Amino acid sequence: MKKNFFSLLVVASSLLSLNLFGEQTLSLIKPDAVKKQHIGAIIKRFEEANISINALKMTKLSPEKASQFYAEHKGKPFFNDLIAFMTSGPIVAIVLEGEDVVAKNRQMMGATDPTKAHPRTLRADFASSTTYNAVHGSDSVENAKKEIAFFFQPSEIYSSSP
Ligand code: IDP
Ligand code: MG
Repeated sequence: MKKNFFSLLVVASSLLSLNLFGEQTLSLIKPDAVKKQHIGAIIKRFEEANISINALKMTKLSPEKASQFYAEHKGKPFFNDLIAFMTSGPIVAIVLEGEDVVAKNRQMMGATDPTKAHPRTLRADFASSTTYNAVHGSDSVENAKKEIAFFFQPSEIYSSSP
């Protein structure tokens, strides 16, 4: 009996470390897509792809917060335009959960430059330029954890995992 319990614990913890379920990522619906009333259409795509919404909020970034969020791009020629854009209106921050959701969301988003994004991707359908490109998505599991913590307290996230 005790042995079975421990085997179960080992299986459960290895499943978690393999991220077979419960992987999370951060999605942002950027100010351009909010202004154009694409919030619902974008969220519908996630739900249709069997991705769960675990947390969601509308917020407006200050220049300081936006610079902190995009710190990796400081010094690049597009940085000031990016910060001006990201602070130009409210955004919607969403925690997504599902199997392989970091990569899956990046696929659903399409390329940074919407003219290079595959048809039916979020950026092909909703973005108007490389800067005004409708959505953000974490690019790795490690960055997803940091970016989720940037917007949400653990108590604000409702995991759909068993
Ligand atoms: P990603 O959003 O596809 O991960 P990143 O290279 O991380 O792309 O760039 C962050 C954001 O900065 C982009 O989503 C876009 O809004 C903006 N950006 C990136 N590269 C350019 C560029 O070459 N010109 C203008 N804006 C850019
Ligand atoms: Mg990026």
